[in-house]
Amino acid sequence: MTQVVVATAIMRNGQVLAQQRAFPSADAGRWEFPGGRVEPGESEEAAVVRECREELGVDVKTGQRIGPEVPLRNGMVLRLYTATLVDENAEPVAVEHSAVKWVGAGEIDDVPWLDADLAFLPDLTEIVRKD
Ligand code: 9L3
Ligand code: MG
Repeated sequence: MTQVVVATAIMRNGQVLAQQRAFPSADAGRWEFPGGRVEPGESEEAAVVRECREELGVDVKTGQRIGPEVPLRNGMVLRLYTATLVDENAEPVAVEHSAVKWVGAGEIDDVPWLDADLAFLPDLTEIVRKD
C-alpha cells in the first residue's frame, strides 16, 4: 500500500503555522507544514493529531483535506489537512524542529518551504485569507 505522509495547516486568526526543519541536512532550514508518516492501522486524521502532539506539544482538531496529493521520494505521497488548536491560547513549540512561526496569508509565498509543500500554497492561501 502507498505510504501516506500527512501535513497539517494549523490555522488561527488568519494565520497558518510553519515549522522549520532541523534534519535531514538537505532539508534543514526549510519550512514545512507539520506532520509525518501515517502508521499502520491509523487514520489520516488521527495521524495529524498524533504528529502535532509529538512535534508541537499541542492538541489539534483535524479539519478538511485540501489541495493536491504530492508525490514524495520512495513512492510516498503527501496530503494536507487543515486543523485548529483545541485550546486557542496554547502556543505550539518546536519540539524536534528548529523553529515555528505563524504566517499570514500575504506572507505565505515568501517562506522558503520544502519543495513538496509548495504545491499546497494556492489552495491554502485562499483558505487562510478567509479565516
Ligand atoms: N515531508 C514533506 N513535507 C511535509 C512533511 C510533514 C513531510 N510537510 C516529507 C519529509 C520526509 C517525509 O515526508 O521525507 C516524512 O516526513 P517526516 O516523518 O520526516 O516528518
Ligand atoms: Mg514530521
